[in-house]
Amino acid sequence: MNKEQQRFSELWTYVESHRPAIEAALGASLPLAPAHVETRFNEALEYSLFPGGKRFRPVLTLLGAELTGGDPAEVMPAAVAVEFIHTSSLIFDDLPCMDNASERRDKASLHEKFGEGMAVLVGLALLNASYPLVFANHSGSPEKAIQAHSEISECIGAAGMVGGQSVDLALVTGVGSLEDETAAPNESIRNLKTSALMRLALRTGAILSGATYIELAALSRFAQLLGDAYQLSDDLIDMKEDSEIFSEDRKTLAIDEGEGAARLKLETTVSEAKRILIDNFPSSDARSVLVQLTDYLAERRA
Ligand code: GRG
Repeated sequence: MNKEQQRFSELWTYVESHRPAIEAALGASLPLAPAHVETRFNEALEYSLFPGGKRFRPVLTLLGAELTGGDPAEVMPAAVAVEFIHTSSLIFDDLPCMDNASERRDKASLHEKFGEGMAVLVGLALLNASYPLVFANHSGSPEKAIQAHSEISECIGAAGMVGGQSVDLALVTGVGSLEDETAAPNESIRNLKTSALMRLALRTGAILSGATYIELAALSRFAQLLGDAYQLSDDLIDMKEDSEIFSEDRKTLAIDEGEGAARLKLETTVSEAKRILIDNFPSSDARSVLVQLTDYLAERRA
């Protein structure tokens, strides 16, 4: 273990112990096209998912289950759904009509390698495959699966990731403006694209494990703060790595008020997030891992 892994040893041990099962479940759930005609669709699909990134979001689903007394193995298909949605959002985000990114996860982005048309199809196939996955293992409790299913459409839709991305797009193209011109009060709106998926990841695991309304409400609040922290730390990293991508049309708190203010905001967000966990869930391994994950976000530099 390197120094960072030692500092966050519970988090890394948890991620590494579940990673083989996550990778296997992703591979077993691929929405492959029948091999009637060679289209390179299946190759593109595998390219988009493997090798993956940190797989934090499916881990959040397993933790959402464990935190509320569930079995992580039971919610693995839902964790796969969450990673499918995440991957599809990265594919769409990288397209020339969005962020126009030529690289993703240290290799050519999907559209760069397979063309825009194929990238759109893979993104759609992943989204489409995510919906039914919440029913796997839960046919005996259809009401929970239906609730998880409707959370997926809420997360992806206009009140979630699509809406959040549309705010980003409007600000970049200059067609819209937030009511308040300063960046700080609007961080949560900008972070909607990130926090909506954090919320889905945690809550699906919890919903499928029979969490109470109060537990779910606490997880929603925690997820929003976790999403804010994730996006803030991402903005700070981007600011350091490539300051020229930041211009007036792409204001973030890190740009608007400087690195110091953004770091302070990140610290208060992280403290509040951890307080919600500690106040609402009894001490457990899952809670400790989530606390470490929250701290890790504040401290990561890459
Ligand atoms: C159709 C689901 C869907 C979305 C359409 C394009 C879009 C709307 C939303 C974009 C959402 C987006 C890409 C947000 C950024 C989130 C973010 C910080 C990604 C990086 O996450 P990491 O570092 O990635 O966890 P890895 O590679 O580790 O998985």
